[in-house]
Amino acid sequence: MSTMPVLGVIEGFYGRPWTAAQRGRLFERMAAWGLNTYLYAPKDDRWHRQEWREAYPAAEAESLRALVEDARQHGVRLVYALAPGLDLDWANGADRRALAQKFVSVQRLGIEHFSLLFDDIPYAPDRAAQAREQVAATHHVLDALWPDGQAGLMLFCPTEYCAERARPGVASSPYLRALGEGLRPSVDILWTGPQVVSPEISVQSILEVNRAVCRPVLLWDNLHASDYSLHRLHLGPYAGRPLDLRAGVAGILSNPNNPLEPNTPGLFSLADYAGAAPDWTPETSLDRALEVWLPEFMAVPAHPVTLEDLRLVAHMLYLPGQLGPQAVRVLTVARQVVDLQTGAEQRASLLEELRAARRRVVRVLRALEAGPNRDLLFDLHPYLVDVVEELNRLMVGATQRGEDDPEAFLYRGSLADHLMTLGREN
Ligand code: GDL
Repeated sequence: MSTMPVLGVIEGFYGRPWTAAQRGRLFERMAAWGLNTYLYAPKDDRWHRQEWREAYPAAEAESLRALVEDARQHGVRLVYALAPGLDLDWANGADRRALAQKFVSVQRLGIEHFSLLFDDIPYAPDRAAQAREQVAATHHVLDALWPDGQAGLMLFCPTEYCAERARPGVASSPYLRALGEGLRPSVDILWTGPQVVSPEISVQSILEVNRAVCRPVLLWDNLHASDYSLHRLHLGPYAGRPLDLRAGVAGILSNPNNPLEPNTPGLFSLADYAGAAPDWTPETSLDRALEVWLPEFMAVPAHPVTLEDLRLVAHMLYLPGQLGPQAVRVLTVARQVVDLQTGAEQRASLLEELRAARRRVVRVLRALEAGPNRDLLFDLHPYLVDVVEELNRLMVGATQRGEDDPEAFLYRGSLADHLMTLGREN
């Protein structure tokens, strides 16, 4: 049972969109966990953004129709988003017509809820004027879809979609004010929090934006998004949002990791947060999520995985800029291992601890390799192998220290990996 009127998932990332089969699995899980809404907005569906004017070719239109049906069968509300902002020319009558026609063409496929996205586009010199055009475009679409009055959701993503993009600030932004005053109250406004990826969102920050846009915002939450770095995958709980936040928003939609399978902890935990009692914590929520996830790793009795093993994996790939406690411990131990001040005896016991951590990760990897959920294996494989390899490198380096492998501690990797080590402490 859903605990918020709009609660669910945005397929809103850059990169390869999910397949029909992946979306089907997502809907099953959403239904089981009480997530009621799926926003279709894959940045790299050509007809969603780059070629927004074009109707879907027959095969793609058929896939969309089947997707709506799949969502409906699972009791999930599907919202279709169009992102015309890269080159929509509102002064041009042909563009106005193309916009309305595109929405109506999608409506004919059975879609009942819609969204207009103006994120990640250039700002106009006069942002208030840009907002007024976007408002006009939205109302134009509403009238084309529902001449007798709005009958489904309309979600609007602003160009200033988080506090760090609001100029000069949230409370004083002419852009946000023009939206708030201009957009019909029936239109929901999406908001990602203080930042594009917000590790924390305070109630106060939400009340401030709600005042600016004259309605409770709908959270587009990028906490678990992974499309901006190869090195990231977020297996931590829904966190950094106080429970009181729920009363201040119109709903929450998570734009999660690109790989679908590793989204179980984050999405389960979002559902758990939405219905939580006052003693809820992200840590206990993660425990519940991992218990739900564990059976996926346990299909082959010869390769058992424990909750502790899975917890270490989740802590290694936790949340933006944050490791979970078990991974913090591994990092502390690894730092001591490479510290020249560490004595031989202590190093030996630290190495034993690192070996134990590596064994846990390898256990998870072996279980996946032997198991039936190949997608879960393929999604996690690069990240698990990466950690195992780096642990190996450290351990070999530490045991050969002072002998014949001066290269062992050198960083290997691509240019991006080298750049990552510059200009920051760690
Ligand atoms: C963004 C994009 C989103 C992307 C995310 C994380 C919004 C509103 N838009 O800015 O598509 O996945 O960052 O990289 O968040």
